[in-house]
Amino acid sequence: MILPLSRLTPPVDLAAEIQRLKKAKNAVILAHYYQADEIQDQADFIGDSLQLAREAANSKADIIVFCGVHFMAETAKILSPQRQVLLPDLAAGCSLADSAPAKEFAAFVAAHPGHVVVTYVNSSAAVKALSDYCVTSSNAVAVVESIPKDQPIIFAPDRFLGDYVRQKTGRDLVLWEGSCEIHELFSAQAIIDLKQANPGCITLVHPECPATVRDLGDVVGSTKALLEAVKKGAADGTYLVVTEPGIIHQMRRAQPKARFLEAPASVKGSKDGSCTSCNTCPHMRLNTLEKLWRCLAEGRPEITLDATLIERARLPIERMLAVG
Ligand code: CIZ
Repeated sequence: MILPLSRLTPPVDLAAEIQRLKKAKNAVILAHYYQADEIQDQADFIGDSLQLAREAANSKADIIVFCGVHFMAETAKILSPQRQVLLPDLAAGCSLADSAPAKEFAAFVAAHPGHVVVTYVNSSAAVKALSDYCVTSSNAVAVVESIPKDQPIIFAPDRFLGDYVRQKTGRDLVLWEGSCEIHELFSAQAIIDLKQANPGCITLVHPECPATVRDLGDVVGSTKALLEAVKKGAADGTYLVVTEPGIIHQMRRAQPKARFLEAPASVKGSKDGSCTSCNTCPHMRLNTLEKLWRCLAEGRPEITLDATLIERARLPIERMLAVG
């Protein structure tokens, strides 16, 4: 009797079986820096949205297994529609993408005629299709700077990244009021306390954080930029990491002798007003090693997108890839 695939029993050595299936099926595993360590360890490429979108666009594999969240796998599908794109857990969403429903966003764009629409890649395919440019935190400043100075711009959906881009470029952006549920919660007071307790530590802050937190950073930048800062920094340094702590796995690989401190989130009602486990993205962490194995074994869950939507969302993403 052939068992339904969903009843497959996990193998004892998940990692070995993942690597075997990957080769047998000509699949490539892409993992975001915010994935759990054991998933990063199985990946062919680890990176931020921009690096992984480039890998997806250039991939020759038959199957792309995207260990990240839904909008990232959608972006891979848009760039490689001829390939099967799998996401280990289809429910792995993103609070930023959810903060901009396509219907409301279309009304917002219509209420601002003459504006160019610049959208953070953390958005649904339907919102990308309403946009002129996509950006990641790696190239948001460069993309906005590439647009003529007298051109009014909408920036969506992250108001904090938009505020950072506004600060860096001096441009007057119309912001959509979205935010990342993790980055908006980092506690400025806890970071001040950690800096005092660890004199000389290098504070690394992601631009999705509010200005009060960004102002405490020695380096403010995308995950890739923060990782680069560690690679170029002191081998025996102490680094205070103010972003999702999944990135620390690659930082530790780059500087095994360094010390890494996780910045806590601020949580009203907790004993000291902060919470260390609240800095972890619950959506990213829905992917597990067992789900990665299962999706390779079963060939699902698969990302499917309407061909017209793929066509409309492709141009803003290609413009994003064109700016370094
Ligand atoms: O763009 C990305 O991959 C995200 C979500 C953060 C970053 O800075 O890399």
